Amino acid sequence: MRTDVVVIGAGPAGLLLAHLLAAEGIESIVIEARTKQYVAARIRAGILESASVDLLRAAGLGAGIEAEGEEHRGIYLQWPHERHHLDFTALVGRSVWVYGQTQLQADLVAASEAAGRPVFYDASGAALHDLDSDRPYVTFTDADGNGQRIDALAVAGCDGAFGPSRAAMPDGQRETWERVYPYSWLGILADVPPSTDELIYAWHPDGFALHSMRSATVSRLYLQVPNGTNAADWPDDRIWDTLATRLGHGQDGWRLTPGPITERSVLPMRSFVQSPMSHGRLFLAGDAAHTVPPTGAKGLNLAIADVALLAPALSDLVRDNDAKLADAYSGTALRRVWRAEHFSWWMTTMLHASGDPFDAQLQLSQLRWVTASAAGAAGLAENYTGLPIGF
Ligand code: RFL
Ligand code: PHB
Repeated sequence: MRTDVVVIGAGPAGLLLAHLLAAEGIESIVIEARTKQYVAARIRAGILESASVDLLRAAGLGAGIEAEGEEHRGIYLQWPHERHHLDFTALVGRSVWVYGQTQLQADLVAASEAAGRPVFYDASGAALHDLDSDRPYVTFTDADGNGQRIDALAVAGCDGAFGPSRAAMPDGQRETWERVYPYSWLGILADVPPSTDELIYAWHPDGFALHSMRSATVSRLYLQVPNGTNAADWPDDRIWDTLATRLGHGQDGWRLTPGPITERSVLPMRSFVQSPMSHGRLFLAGDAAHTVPPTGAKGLNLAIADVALLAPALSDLVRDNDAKLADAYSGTALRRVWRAEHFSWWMTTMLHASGDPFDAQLQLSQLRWVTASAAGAAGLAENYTGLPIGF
């Protein structure tokens, strides 16, 4: 097969890139290691920055957000006996949207199918070749067990933290940075209306808790747990009791309503950046190039911001052999990536119990400052709602 751009990975980065390229008249073929059903069912992010929503709307992908998304003016930050609302709209004139990655993924798949764009699901053994030439190609085995080769003008590595694209960059020419955190999140999805109108981020001496949501009838909640925690050791009652304690059930009359848990999983927390984000004709986007701990709600938004930069760069490269934007891609994307890396690290270290009493006092002091000072609150709001794409 032959196409303009081979996209490896049918997550949000890969499918949105294929969509944006098509809008510029550039052909692509997407290959995905998992089945369509598996990709559709993955439960992940829940928050879109306003710039992500603007981009999705401009790309004709706003109907689902319009119908089912919920705009939030801000978040609550709390610690025992105190809950404070940060009103992002008042502070920086921007908001965020609650819209599940699962819903966005479904919108992207629907758009891809409506346009008849090729996606090879269940593709194994993807390998990248001749990236230093201007005729790179990708080989893989398709769902029926047939060997395939796609020749292209560029390869987009949108294959997440565990795909082959990251490692396809020559060792001597890439630099990586990593931070592994000494705690994980236990996440649940529950069929119960959220007990809050906007997200609650809770500091507690026992550990962090987050009350998020997916809709008027579905809640998403997280608990800080030790690394290596087995979700099976957390029966429903233990989860709801721990959430109630950490989220302040009973505080100022607030109540946490429990309900049937439909999904539970443990996720480790990691910060990671690989630089540069391009090599020859290979371009990395999304989790393939960087990961963040979920506390700042940045992972999905970074993936969207990357491909918003990458689509015009690839289109100039492929259509006009103009490499100006392609050459600038890595540097431009990494400026925003490092801002989000810092913000996610900062939110994570401000809110999670480390077991060190000195850390705890610093965290509480920081939380008081962020909630009591307009400058502190505006800094958090500006980062949480997201800096403009290309910042
Ligand atoms: P994805 O979504 O991981 O997609 C990569 C795709 O590549 C496929 N793949 C391959 N395909 C072909 N050949 C191979 N050899 C392949 N190897 C892998 C994979 O199967 C997959 O389909 O990366 P992408 O597109 O860059 O998107 C990134 C986001 O998914 C991720 O950053 C967010 O989900 C992170 N994240 C959050 N981000 C936010 O912005 N806000 C949040 O609230 C938020 N919460 C979360 C999160 C991530 C979570 N998990 C479990 C990782 C909550 C959770 C629980
Ligand atoms: C979520 O709803 O899954 C979610 C929301 C905010 C975060 C992380 C995850 O910071």
